[in-house]
Amino acid sequence: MAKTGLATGTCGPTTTPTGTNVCNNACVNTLTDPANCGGCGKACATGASCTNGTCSALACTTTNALIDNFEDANNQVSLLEGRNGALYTYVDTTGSTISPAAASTFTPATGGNASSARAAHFSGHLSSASTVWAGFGADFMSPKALYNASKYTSLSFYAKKGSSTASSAVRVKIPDRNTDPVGGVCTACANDFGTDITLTTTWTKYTIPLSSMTQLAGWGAPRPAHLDPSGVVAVQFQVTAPGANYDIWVDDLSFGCN
Ligand SMILES: [Ca+2]
Repeated sequence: MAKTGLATGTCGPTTTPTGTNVCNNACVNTLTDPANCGGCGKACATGASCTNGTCSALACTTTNALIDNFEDANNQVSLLEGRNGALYTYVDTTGSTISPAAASTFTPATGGNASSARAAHFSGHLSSASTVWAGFGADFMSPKALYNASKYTSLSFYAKKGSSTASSAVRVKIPDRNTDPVGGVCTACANDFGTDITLTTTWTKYTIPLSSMTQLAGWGAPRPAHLDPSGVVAVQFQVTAPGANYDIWVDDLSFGCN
């Protein structure tokens, strides 16, 4: 909302232009100043402009949107747009297994989409306990922190299962400020916004609009309406079916504009 008039003090000797306010002892136009857009201290995202007191939406761009194609074979996402987080696996403590081991340094495997050299590969077996999980994750920041992905609108990647007898079900999820403890918000954490996909043994491209991701029913607090792209932590691929064998490949993991 546009604000007019003076907050405190006086700007200008005779007349005060519409939108001029005193913010932090400086005269600014809160209708046009990206650092005080619509009010003192209401900063727009980097690169956004301020028009009539409202920040512009950042144009989505796929330039440098790649999270990782795993070709460098290291355990870190591609160093683009400030992202520098770690790749890792994780597993429950009920006897489920995962390879590469959760405590080890993750190394991309040989083999990849479109004849590339490397991809993320993780496999194992989930125990028969009632609540089980295992997964592969890519943090956006290291140390783990919120990352502003608001200039992207989708997540895309290629994936397949390595064996026809392995489980096909995977949940692709993005912990954010409301579901990950790092956000300091959730009181019942880890019900991340996500999408369930079904793998085949053929490399297949998946594109998931961020706005389409949902939490699982019945638990978690808070339960906001949508993922908050302005504060996301990671992208994770997780399996949760008790007793399942899983063998999952992921490649060309990227943000996108869809
Ligand atoms: Ca690759």
